[in-house]
Amino acid sequence: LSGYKKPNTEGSFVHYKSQYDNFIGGEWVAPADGEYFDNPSPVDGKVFTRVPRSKKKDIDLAVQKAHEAKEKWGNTPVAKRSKILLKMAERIEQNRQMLALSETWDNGKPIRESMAADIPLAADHFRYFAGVIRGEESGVSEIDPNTVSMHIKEPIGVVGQIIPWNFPLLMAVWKMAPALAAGNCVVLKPAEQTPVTVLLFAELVQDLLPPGTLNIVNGFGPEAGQALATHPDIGKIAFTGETTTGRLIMQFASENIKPVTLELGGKSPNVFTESVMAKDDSFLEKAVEGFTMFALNQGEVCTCPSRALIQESIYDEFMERALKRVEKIRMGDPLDPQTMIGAQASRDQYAKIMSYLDIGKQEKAKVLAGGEAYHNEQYPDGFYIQPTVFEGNNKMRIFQEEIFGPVVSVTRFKDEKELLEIANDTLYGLGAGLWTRDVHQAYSIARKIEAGRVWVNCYHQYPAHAAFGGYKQSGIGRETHKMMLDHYQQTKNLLISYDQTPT
Ligand code: TXE
Repeated sequence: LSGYKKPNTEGSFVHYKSQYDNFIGGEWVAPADGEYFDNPSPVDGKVFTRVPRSKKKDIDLAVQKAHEAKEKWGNTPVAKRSKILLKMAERIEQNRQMLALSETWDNGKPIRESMAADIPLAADHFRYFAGVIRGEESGVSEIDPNTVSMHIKEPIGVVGQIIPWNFPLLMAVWKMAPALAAGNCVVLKPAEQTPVTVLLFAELVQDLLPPGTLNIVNGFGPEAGQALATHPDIGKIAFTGETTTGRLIMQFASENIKPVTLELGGKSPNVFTESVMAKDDSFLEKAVEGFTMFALNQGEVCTCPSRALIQESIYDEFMERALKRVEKIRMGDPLDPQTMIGAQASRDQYAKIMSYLDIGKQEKAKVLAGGEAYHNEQYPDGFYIQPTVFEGNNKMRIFQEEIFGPVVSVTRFKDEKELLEIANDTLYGLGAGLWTRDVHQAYSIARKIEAGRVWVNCYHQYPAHAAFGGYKQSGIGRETHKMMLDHYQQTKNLLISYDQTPT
């Protein structure tokens, strides 16, 4: 691949409409009060389309249409539902370049990544849930010779899903695939910063699903999002986003006694132990590569390894190598397949990260690399920031607060005790990385780190069949893996007596 053409130019894979509507009840529906908002691309800072600014009335309509569809979809035989999900995966793959370019344009992430990760992972997710739903079995047990207890998994019915902007299509699919596989109808609100790819996806699959099975309603959090999370007729709400918003979502859901799953923020430690430097070999190279993962997706990943903990005995040697590698990180045009860091997703996010660069400097953290905005000559109005390495201590705000940018805060530890003290000294517990050649350490330290996912000698891999979710304030419930189905089903117990005698 030598480069992608900007959307709406000749030969480009994407030609956006100037305005989109909501996808409700299998139709494209204008917002009830006719309001739309501008959607700029973070790549060049310019508006390229408009989407509905939906409110309660639009959410009400979507929830109503989902209820009208729930019997049909819930009663669709599992084999048929599974087949439809497989077709959805196929449509994604057939349109991989179009969806990847759209994701890059709407979110700012490099095309290298949307082509290699976002889009193929989304397709794989549908395939995975198309498979596991067919393997679902419930239990039957004998209570006494005349009484049988049967557990049957039933769909919840209508579920609400609120999506963030960092992996717009993939996060939608993470939630949509298990919900649909389990027989639920979905009302989904994309993030206002990145609404478009999921709408293109809906266009691609609209003929596959019965009308009302999947509904997409755009809008802002406190308007459309809140109307969805507080709706009394949804059976469950799933959310990914900031921890403070997650707290609100829980409060909303509690008003109607609805279950929630939350995937929230993180401040993930990436730990490099002494044994990493034992040999100058490909493992060491891999570990150094693992250090640079803080910059992947511009650091806008909930599991961003935003704290690096390096063992004191190897600190200087390891950091020398790591900084050399950071220098080589390629920034610039997100449409160039060689680019590793693209644009930050929005003006607000850019401003937030810039403010943390100031906070780090005010806290007297040492800037080892970057520390400034990046001037992209090709796109002077886009939102670009240099990969930044701070050195400091774990009490600093840059070590404690989620920055969600290409920024890593580095510190040292003496021994295992100090490693664990620092790693676990955080409100969060989403991800962690551990690099070691010592098998005993690999198991024992990983078990003691308080996080839902610990990568050992790897980082930022997200297979559909590995459970993902947070400890502590990083969330409730799991995403991906078949255990996700439990969050989208309820259990009916049938207790059947075959005894003819009156008791
Ligand atoms: O998140 P919000 P924002 C973190 C990251 C980022 C910060 C702020 O640190 O800098 O959050 O981003 C919807 N009722 N993460 O402000 O607000 C909103 O419309 C109902 C981490 O964008 O959590 C969007 O669809 N919904 C994260 C979604 O919530 C509401 C990914 C996420 O927005 C709402 C994104 C409300 N009152 C940001 N307010 C991760 N864990 O991956 C907002 N929303």
